[in-house]
Amino acid sequence: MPVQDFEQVFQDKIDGEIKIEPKDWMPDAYRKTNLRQISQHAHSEVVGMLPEGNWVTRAPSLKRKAILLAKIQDEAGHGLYLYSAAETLGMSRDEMIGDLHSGKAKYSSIFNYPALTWADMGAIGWLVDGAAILNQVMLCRTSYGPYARAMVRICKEESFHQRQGFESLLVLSKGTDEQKAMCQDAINRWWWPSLMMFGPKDSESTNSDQSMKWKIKRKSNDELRQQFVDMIAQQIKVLGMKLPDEALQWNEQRGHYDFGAINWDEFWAVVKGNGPCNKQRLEARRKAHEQGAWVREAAMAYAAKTAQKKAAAAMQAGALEMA
Ligand code: BYC
Repeated sequence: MPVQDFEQVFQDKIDGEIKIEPKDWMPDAYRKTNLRQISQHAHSEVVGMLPEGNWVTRAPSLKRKAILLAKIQDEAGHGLYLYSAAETLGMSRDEMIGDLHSGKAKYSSIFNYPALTWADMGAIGWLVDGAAILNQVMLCRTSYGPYARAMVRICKEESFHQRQGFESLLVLSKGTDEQKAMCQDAINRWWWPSLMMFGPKDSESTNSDQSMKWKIKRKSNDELRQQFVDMIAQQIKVLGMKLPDEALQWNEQRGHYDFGAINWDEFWAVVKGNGPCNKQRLEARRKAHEQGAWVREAAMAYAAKTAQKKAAAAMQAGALEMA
């Protein structure tokens, strides 16, 4: 078949809501952009464990510690499903991790901000996982099968993450004056970076047009950002806290909240590696990888030994049959 025909069959599948699977023909650019997005997503999950990992030993109670540990382990699992989904597109996990460690690959800007107080654990759960889940609910219907299927389980876990974050802030918001101030301070610091998670505004989003045509993305960066603002502007009323945005106001005509200008210079600085914690995050990842080398080696040695044993048992069974 000429390439145009393959392209037509591919686009017909997308238009007909049939998932694209690893062995199906796909345009090279579709493969590349999925690989880019899924691997960035996997890196985000793994780097995203660091700001929260910082608080495990300082959680205020056994219950909070158990919840935080479970959440961080979930993020590791999300990273693993996503690396596996990305591998189906033809790049090895080692190569992807190499790109992360060399600074070539991107990961979400949000994880380059520091987690300064315990209230940040609540704010990350409520705002960061809250933003992530809006984006990820959309991705449950993305056109690439392995990515869509990974997202279904991830979303279930993320919704628990968001609730525990909100509940944790709710307790602080009803606490002492100091606890209330800590809660407000965390919201102030995480609000704007959370809005940036949705990516640049639509007019600056280089990948959106093509990704929408291929149904990799189903809602634009600005649409999802607006959905997030509308959701959080309501939920914050329950906390009795304020979002740090004087321009935030319900707009009857639009049926949405208006909100203030995002600092895009800050966003691009963080994306290009110059955020408050970029260097620290990459260093921590590289160190963890080096220190985990013995685990990888032991796992490989164990796998080789098991395969050897299996082969020997099969040979013996064969010999017995022949005899
Ligand atoms: N940070 O054309 P655009 C979690 C880049 S973790 C950094 O709109 P696209 C959690 C973008 O890559 C969940 N870079 O891109 C874990 C592109 O550059 P390249 C994280 C960003 O792909 C632990 C350029 O800007 N979620 O839940 O169409 C604890 C132009 O952008 C960002 C995901 O990863 C950013 N924020 O749309 C707690 C979701 N935004 O690649 C929680 C999966 C944009 O051309 N990803 N850039 O060099 C996506 O849905 C899409 O990639 C995005 C961007 C909506 C983020």
